[in-house]
Amino acid sequence: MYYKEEYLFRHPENPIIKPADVDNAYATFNCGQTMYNGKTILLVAVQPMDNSHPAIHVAESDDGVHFKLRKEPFIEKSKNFPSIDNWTIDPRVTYIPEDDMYYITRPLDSPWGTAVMLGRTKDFETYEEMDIVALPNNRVPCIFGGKVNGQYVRLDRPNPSGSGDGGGRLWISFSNDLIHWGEHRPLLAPFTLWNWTKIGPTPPVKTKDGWFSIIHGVTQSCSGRRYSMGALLLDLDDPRKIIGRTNTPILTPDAPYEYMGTVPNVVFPCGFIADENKDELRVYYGAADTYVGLASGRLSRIIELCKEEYKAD
Ligand code: BMA
Repeated sequence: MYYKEEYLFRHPENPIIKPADVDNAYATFNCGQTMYNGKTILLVAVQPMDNSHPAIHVAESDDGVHFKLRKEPFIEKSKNFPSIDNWTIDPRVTYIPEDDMYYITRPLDSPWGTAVMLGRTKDFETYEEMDIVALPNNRVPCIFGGKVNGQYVRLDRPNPSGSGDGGGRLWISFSNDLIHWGEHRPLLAPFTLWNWTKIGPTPPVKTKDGWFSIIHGVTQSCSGRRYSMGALLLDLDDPRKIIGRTNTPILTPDAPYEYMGTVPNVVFPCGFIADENKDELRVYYGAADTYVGLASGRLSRIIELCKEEYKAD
């Protein structure tokens, strides 16, 4: 190990979900995450061995470590837009208390580019597709876990990479109905070594200190890309204002299941579960586009790091 675990700590039973847990799976990886009825729910991308279309499956757990992955897919290739939905992965889940509803965004990959599908569920039994809510290219749409001044808010990552296309950067936008978005503003560009190539968000969650989000960051060397994680803190009343971010990566690939697999050197978060009462942060992350790993730590410590390292800049 070259990387000191200081903020997030890998679970000793990692990887907690692996392809061998499912019949005929080549990869079980990047997952949306939330709490529902006291259970931890993960929406896991499952890629079949025969390279047919991946689907999103629900995995549920009472203890947050041992998961039962359902056999039946929860989200499949869109029946309404089959020609522009070639790869069903990377779901992001947001619970919005005002609507008592779980919303799910996911990228729609096709030769038309990567657009964004919005869907919803109340119970993780039935899923309702709503509409396409962002133009290509937008791989990483993340809805805030609550309205701000009466409006829905979203973080976007409109372009795929940083070289000359203005991409790899975060934007913020607002909506009255979750379908139509506007008042787009630039928010954050890659800012340090571990995220030099591009950054991407997860759905921000409200804490007493601000809107908190885990971000992924990519850096590139002569031997390829490396995906790490950091954190971002936005003002509660005006989330266009950054009030913290980590210059230090809080997790970077350093375990065999992170540096070996379908895509080596990847820890990839599609979300996290933050519990202020327990002062706990759990991140269920995709490892090497093959497994699901769990890393956890103290939420307040990571929020403090966001503030300190931003102030010091
Ligand atoms: C990103 C996304 C993720 C993937 C990562 C590493 O761009 O496509 O689904 O985990 O690359 O391959």
